[in-house]
Amino acid sequence: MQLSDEQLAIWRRDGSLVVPDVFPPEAYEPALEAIERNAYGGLTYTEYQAKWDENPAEIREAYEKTPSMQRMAGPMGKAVHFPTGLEPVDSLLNNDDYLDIGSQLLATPEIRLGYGQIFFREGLTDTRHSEHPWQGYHIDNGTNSQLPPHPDWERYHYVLSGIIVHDIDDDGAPMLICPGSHKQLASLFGHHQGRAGGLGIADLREFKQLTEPVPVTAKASSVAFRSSYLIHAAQPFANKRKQRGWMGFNFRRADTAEWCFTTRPIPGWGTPQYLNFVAKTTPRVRHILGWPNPGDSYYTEESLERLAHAYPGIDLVPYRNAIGGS
Ligand SMILES: O=C(O)CCC(=O)C(=O)O
Repeated sequence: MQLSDEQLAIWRRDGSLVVPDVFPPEAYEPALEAIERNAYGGLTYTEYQAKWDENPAEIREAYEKTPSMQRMAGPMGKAVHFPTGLEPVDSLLNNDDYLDIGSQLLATPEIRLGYGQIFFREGLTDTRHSEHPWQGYHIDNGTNSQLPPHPDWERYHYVLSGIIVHDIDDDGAPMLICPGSHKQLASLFGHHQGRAGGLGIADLREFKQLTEPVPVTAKASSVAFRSSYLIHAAQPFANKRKQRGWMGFNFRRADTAEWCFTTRPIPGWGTPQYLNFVAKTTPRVRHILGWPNPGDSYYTEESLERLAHAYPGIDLVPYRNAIGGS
């Protein structure tokens, strides 16, 4: 998928872009169901709401037992980080249009996955927002980089994405962003709280140079991309009978990938979920996970045998066909 000149201009201007129609319903609907059942102890959202209406105390109790990191994936969240082991969720990565867009936004075909994570909030239990509307603004660079943002944002930032699996409307706690703020950090440093790569703004009202925050509403099937340097915050649900969820994958340029080494759990290379995902995915996705492309001298008859042993069921034909080629 080729982004239009207009989309690319919006991206450079705003540091944020919602691209519609990247995922078909066959991909996002099963992903939504898997995310819901993962979030609600095996229930769908409809079942969860019915149970809440009948017995909120039971849900509250289950919610209170959920460790805070797992709550990132919902009130009773289980799997959070990629590979989640939820097949329809992990396999969202196997979408060439999505990866094409990531490459265009990072201005290089050589992109790498930073991490992937379900991000899920639900109105009845949600507290993941600040008390006042002028609080909570920050950039995400600090979650992933030991080093402060660089003036050359296009080279040193990374790109966060949220694959939107249900419509996110104004009353469903859309993220608030300050468009263009990814290029305004020079005027903020020195006046902020934060360390290393982070930046937290105590009071947005003191930063008149920033544009008014706008909500990132989006339709199912779209992907919301934003720069790791973009200033943003969470807001409460206007309608508490709504949920808000997406699957997020973060990408960085291969040539600056180490700049933004993640402080989040990186994909668990040794887990059964990872081995299973890698065995079934494409050479292109393996490449963004760090594998050499087919045609690389790493691939010999002997190394392919070892790969077949390490990743049972993997289709090695593209690698075998390219041995000695290109
Ligand atoms: O939930 C939101 O809208 C904001 C989340 C957020 O601030 C973050 O992911 O860093």
